[in-house]
Amino acid sequence: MTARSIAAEPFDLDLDLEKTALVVIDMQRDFLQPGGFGELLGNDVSLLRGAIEPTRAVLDAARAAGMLVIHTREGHRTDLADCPPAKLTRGGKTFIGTDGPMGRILVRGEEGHDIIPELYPIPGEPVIDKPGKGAFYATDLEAILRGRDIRTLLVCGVTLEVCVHTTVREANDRGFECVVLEDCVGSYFPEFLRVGLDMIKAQGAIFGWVSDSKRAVDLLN
Ligand code: TIU
Repeated sequence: MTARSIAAEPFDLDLDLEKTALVVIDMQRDFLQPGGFGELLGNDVSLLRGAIEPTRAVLDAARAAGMLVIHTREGHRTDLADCPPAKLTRGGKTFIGTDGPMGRILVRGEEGHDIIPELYPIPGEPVIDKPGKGAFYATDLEAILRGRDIRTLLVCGVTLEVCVHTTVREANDRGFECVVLEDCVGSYFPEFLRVGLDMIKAQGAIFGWVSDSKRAVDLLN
């Protein structure tokens, strides 16, 4: 038992470091680099890049502390059998599964689907391949967390209002306490970033806490 407290809003959160995991959500080329799914949807992907360095600092500290680190990737089987028809036409066009400069868009095994080099997983770190926005839907994430008796999640990733929110809401309903690190998440919409963080911590931490990379590194050192 390594009882600690992380400085956070709306109030500091007590946690056990041995029962805490770092979850890095969908830091994939398809969302962060030109030519991927994010850009095809009409977004300026450079808006997400500010989250990379702070996430790297937390990742380094978590690895040094021996904390469980989990990565997720959004994407689909090569035959798209796990992609609902309604998702195929997001943006009013069919992008998922079509050819792009980094391979087939949001398809497992393609270059664009993989995690950016700056945050690449190291051996032993579970990588959760998920067909949905949430990391619990149709994955073994919950089994992995329960198997390690994890209670608290430090959360980084993109985009805040889509896959990060969905995952944190799913985690909260399963009884996990989530701390979203505000400089380690990104959005294509600056106003969504601000309001999305406010939504999490409003009403006395209605579905989570908000902290940042510096306070997470302080926790881990
Ligand atoms: N489009 C958008 O903001 N996000 C996604 O489609 N997926 C994730 O957030 N990972």
